[in-house]
Amino acid sequence: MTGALRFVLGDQLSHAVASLRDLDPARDRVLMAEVLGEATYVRHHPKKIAFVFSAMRHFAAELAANGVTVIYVRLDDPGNTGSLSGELARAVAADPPERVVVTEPGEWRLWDAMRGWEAELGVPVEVRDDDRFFTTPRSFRAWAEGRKSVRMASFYQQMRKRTGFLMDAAGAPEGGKYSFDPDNREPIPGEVASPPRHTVEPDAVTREVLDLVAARFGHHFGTLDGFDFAVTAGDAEAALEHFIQHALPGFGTYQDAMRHGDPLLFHSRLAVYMNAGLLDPRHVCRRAQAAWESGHAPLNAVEGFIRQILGWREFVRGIYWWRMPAYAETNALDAHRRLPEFYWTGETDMVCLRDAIGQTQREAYAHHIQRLMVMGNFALLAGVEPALVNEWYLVVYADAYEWVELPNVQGMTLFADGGFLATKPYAASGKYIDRMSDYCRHCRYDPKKQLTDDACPFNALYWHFIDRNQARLRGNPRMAFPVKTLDRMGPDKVAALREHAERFLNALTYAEPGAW
Ligand code: FAD
Ligand code: DLZ
Ligand code: SF4
Repeated sequence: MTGALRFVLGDQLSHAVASLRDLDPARDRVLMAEVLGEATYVRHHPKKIAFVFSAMRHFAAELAANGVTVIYVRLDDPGNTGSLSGELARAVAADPPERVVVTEPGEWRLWDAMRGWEAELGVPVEVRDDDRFFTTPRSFRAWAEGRKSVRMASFYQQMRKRTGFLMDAAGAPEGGKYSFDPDNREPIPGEVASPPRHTVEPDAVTREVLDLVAARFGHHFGTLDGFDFAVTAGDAEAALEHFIQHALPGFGTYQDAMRHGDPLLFHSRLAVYMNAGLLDPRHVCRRAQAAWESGHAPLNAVEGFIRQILGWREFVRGIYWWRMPAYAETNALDAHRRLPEFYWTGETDMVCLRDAIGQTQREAYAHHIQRLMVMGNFALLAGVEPALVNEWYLVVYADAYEWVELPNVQGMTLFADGGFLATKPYAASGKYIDRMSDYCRHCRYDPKKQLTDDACPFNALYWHFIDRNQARLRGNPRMAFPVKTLDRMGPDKVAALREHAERFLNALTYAEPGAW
């Protein structure tokens, strides 16, 4: 019998991950496995699969170069059982270890499976906390339980105090306030150029993976062309430095802006690396704070960026582990529509959706406001079934893991949790998209019109949404204005808007669930 078998999953690619701590290279082995089940439990974007497999292979090679014995199972290895549980069982049976050591996973379905491993395998299984985060699910729960309301803003304040990020010597927030969000809502003027993009040329390992993924998963939504993700911690670090150097100074001001044909603007594209373990969020926040301290980036940018990671990222993870598994079943607005086919094809005359979905097909990436206020807003207004929307988001983005995807979709975007995570639905008409982007200038629809054939569909859909949910929204002070506006419209106008929206929705083609 050998020492410990340390199982490292595809989003745990950090040398400091808990399961690798106290590793004894003389006795222990590390197991990593590419498995069909993880690539297809939803049919992930090929770029996501290629990123994960290539990053796994590079990580395994780094461990081996450090003298660690790695059992690395490739997707096409004979005998590959196709599941993580199956590969662990196979490795245990082949050479029984004293114990198995693993870090808790990022998805409930796998955590649920892990709970059965010890009994199934007949060896002790130690599941360690994932301390690559600032909080544990336990500490979040202890903070949240018993509070009258669980809000990101108060969570973030206590995280700032606890970690000391952007706090002055007297214990007050730098700049006199915790959030500079109101400064961070500017549209981007045409003359402001976006920063250069950080790209990594695929090496031989990545090229081999790209061929494998093209052959096995080329039929999934999205394209592999132009794959330029970092797949090692070293290259992810270079991506971070590139972002700090070129984009962070403008991150705040243009955080909510969108521009036709411009996928990144001042965003970092670092979630894909942090979520897989190639970058440590503490280090990312420290680098951002140092950029402010040196005068390279303004406070509204650095605070805005740190808030996304120290605040939102931790908050949604806390909500996920606290409320699962029931959270995934919530549907407070009773939404049951299927997903329009254009989410999978990008074929629609609505330019904002066509651009953001087309970019998603090409990049496996869209920035937050595209996710929330374009694709998400449409799904909310149209009343699409939350489970179908969740599946789409989990499929299409390279940074998608359920711990972060589900609360953002279920809570922030669809209000399916009834206001547990967000104080109000992020519902918006075409006016918002027109203000924050240049999309409407390229569109055959007019964001200022409501009922004509060329009227922006978001407008009638918005009032259809307020109208059909008015009983639920009336008690919400943050929705008082639209509800009052609806009351003042008069029944004829409301009926005309309802009819216009329904005609539009009825004319759409809808995807068969499971067809993509
Ligand atoms: P930047 O704009 O550069 O932001 C910096 C970092 O802040 C991100 O890398 C991310 O780690 C963090 N962050 C920002 N906003 C959030 C947020 N709301 N929740 C958690 N972390 C945040 N993020 C994911 O990592 N995976 C997902 O599957 C995912 N699905 C989403 C689905 C919807 C409907 C919405 C509205 C948001 C989703 N987000 C998700 C959050 C956010 O949109 C992405 O983290 C961000 O767009 C990633 O791009 P970036 O790295 O360029 O982020
Ligand atoms: C996303 C992903 C994919 C596509 N493939 C694998 C894999 O073959 N092997 C693996 O260990 N992990 C993979 N992952 C990441 C897992 O899906 C992730 O660990 C779980 O979703 C938990 O967060
Ligand atoms: Fe989108 Fe409406 Fe603007 Fe067209 S007019 S881009 S559909 S918001």
